[in-house]
Amino acid sequence: MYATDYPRTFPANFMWGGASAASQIEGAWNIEGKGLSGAECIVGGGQHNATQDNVTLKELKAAMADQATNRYPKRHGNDFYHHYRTDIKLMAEMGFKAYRLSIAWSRIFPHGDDQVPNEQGLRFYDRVLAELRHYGIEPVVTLFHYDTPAALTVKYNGWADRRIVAAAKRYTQTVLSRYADQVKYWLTFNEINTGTTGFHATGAIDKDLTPAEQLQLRYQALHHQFVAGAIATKQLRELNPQAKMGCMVGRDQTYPASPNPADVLLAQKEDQLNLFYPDVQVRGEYPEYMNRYFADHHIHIKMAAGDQELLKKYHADYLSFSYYTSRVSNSRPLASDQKITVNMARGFNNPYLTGTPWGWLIDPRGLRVTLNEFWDRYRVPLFIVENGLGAVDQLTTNGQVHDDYRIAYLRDHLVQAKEAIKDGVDLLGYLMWSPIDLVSFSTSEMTKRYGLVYVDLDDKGQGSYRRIRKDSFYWYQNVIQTNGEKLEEEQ
Ligand code: BGP
Repeated sequence: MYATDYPRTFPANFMWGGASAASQIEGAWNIEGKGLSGAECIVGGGQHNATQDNVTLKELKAAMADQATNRYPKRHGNDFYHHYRTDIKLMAEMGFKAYRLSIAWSRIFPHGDDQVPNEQGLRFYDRVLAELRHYGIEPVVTLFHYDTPAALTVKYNGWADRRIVAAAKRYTQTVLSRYADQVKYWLTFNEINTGTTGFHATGAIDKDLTPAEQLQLRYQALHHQFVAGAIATKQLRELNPQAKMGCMVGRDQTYPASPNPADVLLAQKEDQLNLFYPDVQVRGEYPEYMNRYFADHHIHIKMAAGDQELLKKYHADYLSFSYYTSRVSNSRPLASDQKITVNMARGFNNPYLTGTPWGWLIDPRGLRVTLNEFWDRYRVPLFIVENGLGAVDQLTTNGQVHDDYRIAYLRDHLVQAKEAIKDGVDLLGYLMWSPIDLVSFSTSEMTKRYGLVYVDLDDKGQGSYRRIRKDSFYWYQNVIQTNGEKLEEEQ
C-alpha cells in the first residue's frame, strides 16, 4: 500500500539563509591575538587556482613574514570582524532562519597548537553568536574551512603529519565546549573532497613531489582529516547529544558524455572518487572500490589502531554539500580547448549548458539529480550549504545593483530543490553563497561577486566597505517570506 500524498513544497521549518567562511570575510588578520592561516598567505590576482595549488615552503614563509594586507585579499575579507552587526542585521532583514559561518582555527590558536586558547578570539565568536541569537537566526558552524594555521604547515606540513590530529583535537574540544549548547548544527571539513587538489584544503605543501608522491601524501592527509572529524563528532556527542555534526562535500554532478558504456563506466569510476568522502563520513568506512584505486596508484594509507572503529562509530548525522556546477566524463580524448577546469571539476564541456563568466556550467537540474542520488545512497538528512553565482556586478550611479542574472540562478536552483522535496528527499535547508560580497576563494578577488548585498571594495582592497542592497536582496527576502511558494510562477 503506497501513500498517495507527498510534500508539495518546502517544509515549514526549512532553514533559509546563507553561508560564508572566516578567511573570506573576517579580515582583522593580525589583531587581538590572531595568527595567520594558509588562506591569508595566498596572493590575489584573479587567476584561477594560480596560487593555491602551487605554494612552496619558501613562498609560504615569505608571505608569513610579509605584513602587507592588499597583496593577500583574505587578510581583509569584507571586514566582517568590524561589520558583523550590520551584516547580521541585513540577514535578519531578509528573514534568514540560518547562517553558516566558520570559526578560524588561527584566531583561537594562533599557531594551531598553542597550549592555551586565545580568549579574545573566542570573545569575537561569542559576540557573533549572541547577535545571531538576538535575531533568532540558527548558526551553522564549520570547524575547518580551508584555513589551516600557517604555522602548522611549517611545523607538520599541515594535515600530512599525524601529529596535527592532536592539535585539531584541542581546537575542536575548545570551541565545542564553549558553543555546543548554542550551536545545534556543526560541520567538520568544508568540501573535504577537494583534499586531493592541493594546499588550500589540507595545508600540506607538495610542490616538489612527483604526481604519485603527491597523491600518497594527499590521501594520507585526508585520512587524518577523517579521524579529526570523527573525534570532533565524539566530542560533540559527549557535550550535547541533541546537537548534530554533519560532513560537507563539494558536489559536481557527474554525467557520462554519451550512452557509450565506456563513458558510463568512466563516469561511475570518476564519481566514486568523490563519493568516497561521504561513504567514509556517513557510512563510517572506507568503501571497497578504493582498495583497488589505492593499489593501482601505489597508495598506502597508514591507519593507527582504533581509527576504523572511530570512523564507524562517529559518523556524520547529516550530509551537507555545496552545489555550483556539474561535470562530464568522456572516455575519448578531446582537444584541450574542449576541456574545462572549474572549481574542483576537471572535465569536459557540456553542450546543453551555459557557463558563468568564470566558466562554471550552470545546471539547476543537476541539483535535483544530486539530491535524489544522495538521498537514495545515504538516507540521512541533506543540507544545501552553498549555492550561488559569481558574477561581475555594476553599481549604478544612484547606488543600485540590478542582478537579475543572480536572481535567475538562485530561483532555478530553488525550483529544482523543491522538486527534489516532492521526490521525497529529506532536505534541511538552503544556504545560498553568500549573503554579503566576499573575497572569492579560488581567485582571491572581489570582482567575482556572490552577494545579495554589495560591498564597496575592489581587488586592491580599496573602498569604503559600505554595504548596498542588490535587487536580489529584495527578491530573496520575498522568497523566504513566502516559504518559496511562488518560485515557479517567476520562471
Ligand atoms: C566553494 C568554497 C567556498 C567558496 C565557493 C565559491 O568551493 O567552499 O569557500 O568560495 O566555493 O568559490 P569561489 O570563491 O572560488 O568562486
